[in-house]
Amino acid sequence: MRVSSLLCVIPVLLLLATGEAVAHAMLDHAEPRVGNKVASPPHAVTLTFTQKLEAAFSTITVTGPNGQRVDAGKPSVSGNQMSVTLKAGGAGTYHVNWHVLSVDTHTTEGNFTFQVGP
Ligand SMILES: [Cu+2]
Repeated sequence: MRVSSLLCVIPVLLLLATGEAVAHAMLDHAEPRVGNKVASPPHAVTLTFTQKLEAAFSTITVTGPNGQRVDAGKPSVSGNQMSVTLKAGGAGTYHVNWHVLSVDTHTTEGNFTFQVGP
C-alpha cells in the first residue's frame, strides 16, 4: 500500500507596513468656505474630503449665531462628499463640527466657522 503524504507549506504572511497612515479622510474644502463670510444664510453645508466616507458613521452638526442647532439632522453622503441642509438661522457666526469614518476604517473629526452677514 502506498501512502502519499502531503507536505503542507504554511505560507508566511509578511505584514508590511504601508504608507496607509496618510490616507485618513481629511477635510479638503467646504461650502460655505472655511472662515469665509456669506451674505445670506446658506441652505446647506457641503464638505468634501480627501477620501470616501462611510455614510452610517459620518455626521455634521451646525450651530447658528445663538448657539441653536440649525442642521436638519442626518447628512447625505456621496463618495467623498457629505452635506446637510440648514434651517434659517439669521446673521452671525456659524459653527460646523464634523466627524467621519472613512472607508479605510479610520475616524477623523474637526470643526470650523463661517460668518453670515452683509
Ligand atoms: Cu486612514
